[in-house]
Amino acid sequence: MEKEFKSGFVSIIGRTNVGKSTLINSLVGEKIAIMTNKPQTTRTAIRAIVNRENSQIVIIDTPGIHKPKSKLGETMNDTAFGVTSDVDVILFLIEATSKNIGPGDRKIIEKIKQANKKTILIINKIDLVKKEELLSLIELYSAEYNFSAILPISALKQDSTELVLEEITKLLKPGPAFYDTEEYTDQTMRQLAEETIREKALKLLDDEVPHGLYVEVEKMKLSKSREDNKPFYNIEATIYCLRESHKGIIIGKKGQMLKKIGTYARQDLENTLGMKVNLKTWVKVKEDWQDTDSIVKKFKWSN
Ligand SMILES: Nc1nc2c(ncn2[C@@H]2O[C@H](COP(=O)(O)OP(=O)(O)OP(=O)(O)O)[C@@H](O)[C@H]2O)c(=O)[nH]1
Ligand SMILES: [Mg+2]
Repeated sequence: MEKEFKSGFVSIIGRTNVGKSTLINSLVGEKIAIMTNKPQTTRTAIRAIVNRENSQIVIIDTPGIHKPKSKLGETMNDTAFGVTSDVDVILFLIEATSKNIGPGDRKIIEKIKQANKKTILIINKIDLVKKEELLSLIELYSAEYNFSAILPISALKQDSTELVLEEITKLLKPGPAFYDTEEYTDQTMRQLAEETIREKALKLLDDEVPHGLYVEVEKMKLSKSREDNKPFYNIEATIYCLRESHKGIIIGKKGQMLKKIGTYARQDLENTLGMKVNLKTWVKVKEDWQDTDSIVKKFKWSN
């Protein structure tokens, strides 16, 4: 007998920097969400679609829970918590290196209790600890909630990530595919371009500057090359930052830094889009954008 098709929505929640986006990309097998070693990388909910022969799992990446310092930060936390009430299964990600339950994780546990959904606890980054160290962490967390499963994994090394999909599938109900089975994200090309540029800036710049950045693509146009008639994208984007001094750092000496950001972003985009890309970037200062409602609303969760 053929297996019944299963489908459902899953959200991934956890403190900032625990590896949520890394896990999502590894499960989908495509780079959908940007990942960096800087906290607060993901700013909004992003849907990733895992298509398999007998199932379709829609996993929603969310911003990391952190102590907010602006309207943007508050919105990011609200988005992460908001998603939990709209899904069938929750993945709660923690780090194997944790020794106790900190205030951020406490808050998440409270929300999980309120949501009262099937929840899988995922202990990520097991490549950084000895196996024995996991036992006390497992004990600590099992006492807090009746998790449907507890899975120690390494998203980076792709260790036991397949088990995550297996456990999710066990918890899903029979149902149809919600998205075309060829699709793997609901992000637009424009969002993808914005996020790619932001990722390169986050990776290349130091601490204070990157968190004040946001990227807006002003133009994204498909054209055909006159030389060989092949299609290519013309993309124009602005990188906004909080201060004049930041602008100088982003542009760099003789424009070197901006050039680097642009080159790395273009290479990534060419890979993802499968065609040549012309990318032009500008830098502008917008001091209070993180507290400007019209901008921050872009990061709100809407289902
Ligand atoms: N050693 C190790 N590092 C990992 C693992 N998974 C993720 N990382 C690293 O952890 C850092 C954060 O990863 P992200 O996937 O951006 O984390 P995130 O939870 O999405 O972070 P936010 O979007 O800021 O909330 C990156 O430097 C990853 O390479 C893992 O299994 N082992
Ligand atoms: Mg992330």
